[in-house]
Amino acid sequence: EYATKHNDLDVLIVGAGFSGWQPPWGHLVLELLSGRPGGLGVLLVPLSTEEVWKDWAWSERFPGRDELMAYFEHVDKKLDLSRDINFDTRVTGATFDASTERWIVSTQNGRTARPRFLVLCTGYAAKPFFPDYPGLSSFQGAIYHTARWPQKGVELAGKRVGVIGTGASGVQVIQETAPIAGHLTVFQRTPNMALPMNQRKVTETEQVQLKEELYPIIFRRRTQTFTGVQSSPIGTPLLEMTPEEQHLMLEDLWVHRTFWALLAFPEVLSNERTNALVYNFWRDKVRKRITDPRMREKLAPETAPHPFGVKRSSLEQRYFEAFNQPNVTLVDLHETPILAITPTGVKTEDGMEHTFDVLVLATGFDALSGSISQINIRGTDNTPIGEIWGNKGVGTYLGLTCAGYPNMFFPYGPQAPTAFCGNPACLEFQCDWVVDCLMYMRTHKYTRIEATPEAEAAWVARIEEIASTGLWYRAKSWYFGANVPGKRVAALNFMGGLALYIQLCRECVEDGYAGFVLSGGVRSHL
Ligand code: NA7
Repeated sequence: EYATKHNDLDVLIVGAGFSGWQPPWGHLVLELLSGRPGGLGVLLVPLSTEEVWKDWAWSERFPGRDELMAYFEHVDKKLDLSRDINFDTRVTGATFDASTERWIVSTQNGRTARPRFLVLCTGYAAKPFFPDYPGLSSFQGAIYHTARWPQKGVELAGKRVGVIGTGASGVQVIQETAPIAGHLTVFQRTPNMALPMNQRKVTETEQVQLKEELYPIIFRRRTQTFTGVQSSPIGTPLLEMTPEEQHLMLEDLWVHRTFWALLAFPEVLSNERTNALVYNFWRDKVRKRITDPRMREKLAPETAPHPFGVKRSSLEQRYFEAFNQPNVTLVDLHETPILAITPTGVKTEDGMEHTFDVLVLATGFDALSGSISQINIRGTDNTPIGEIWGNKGVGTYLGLTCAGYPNMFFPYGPQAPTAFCGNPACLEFQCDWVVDCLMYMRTHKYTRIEATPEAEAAWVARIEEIASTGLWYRAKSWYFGANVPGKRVAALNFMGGLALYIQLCRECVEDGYAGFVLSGGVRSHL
């Protein structure tokens, strides 16, 4: 609302998703500008604060969409966030004006804002990836990308449905569609090493214990871990256990701890033999659930197509059983690639024409960097960030900002722990870091902060070094941009874990914002 009335903002947050909703933001804007009393300190309220969880009860371990929406409404009401948000406003471009040291931000609805600081909370999956199959737009039936799934009106019951892609979204669509579709055809490129979700209700006794005892401890513990979720490494390396001990340990993790099971043994991500043990355990579990031997080999191959865990394992419920149904067909795109989309369906290289009423593109995102590079953001040399990242590769400093783009931050963006980390733990730290930085600048009367090219280059080198010590590059994954044809394959995620990331960001501050150039001016009232 302030933005509509006043052009000269101090902080403009783009995005009202997970990152944008981190409470410091909205109120910080108003606080800085309107001089409302209260002090910034009290505004630094992370979502793990008691105010948000004390009178909220989760019903399930993995809550569904409606419950999540209700939770967002609850947080909004508790922290009074909506009043600071302009909804339905797509930011199309931003240019840094060096003479005023402000960003000139343009939006699709013609509104312009001139914030001192631009904070891109655009998430890591805001740009869907559409495959460039010839004829895609000629399909006459209903076609949906999973990232643009309509809230209402999708008819799947009794229909001939084709699903391209078996990532997290594909798994969900497939397991829900198989029981109701007339026929379901799944086009698989890489098998998903999906793990049992182990969904269950959260009991009232658990809720009480969480609130009275465990939440604060869990929230503190997260920042000490690799993945930002409560988990503890098992002291003994898997390879040092007897085969019986190994099996019973993996069985216990399988039943109780889902995806994070693999990180109980950090060496899974770097040691091939440990990795193979875990893959074989997963494979044998999954194969028991699939009746047709050919289907078994497609979904859980004897030999791992890539190391376990270095490409995102989805959580599944009934996924593998879907392929036992007579109405479900699997097309292996390595054997028979898609040639084209036709008005009636999909044509594959073996000459088959698969006809569909509904075609689902579960083909993922131009992840991590795409959310930012799709916006026309021009820094000090007036070049769009997408062009710079396209030409010389993605470059950031601390995974939070980059050289040539002063006064700009992007929590939950590329080259931070983003994609391999529990969202809130990473975000809460990053947002606090940015707010602390703004407060530091205000105290010292700085109006401009910019990462140096040297600091950016060192960060990129560090990210690559960390990634190359693991098995990461052995899979083609969106963690490295390998899912989008033509995108440069490089480390787009900080794979060193949240605890190390936090340490590095803190060291930067302790060294007086090392790697940044700060300058001051009388023009700001910051
Ligand atoms: P993902 O996990 O990137 O999955 C995309 C899937 O689509 C994956 O199976 C891809 O195969 C497949 N894909 C991508 N392009 C093609 C083409 N051209 N032809 C055939 N198949 C293709 O996206 P999701 O939406 O499922 O999930 C994204 C993340 O968002 C998820 O991990 C959550 O964290 C939230 P591939 O594996 O590349 O061979």
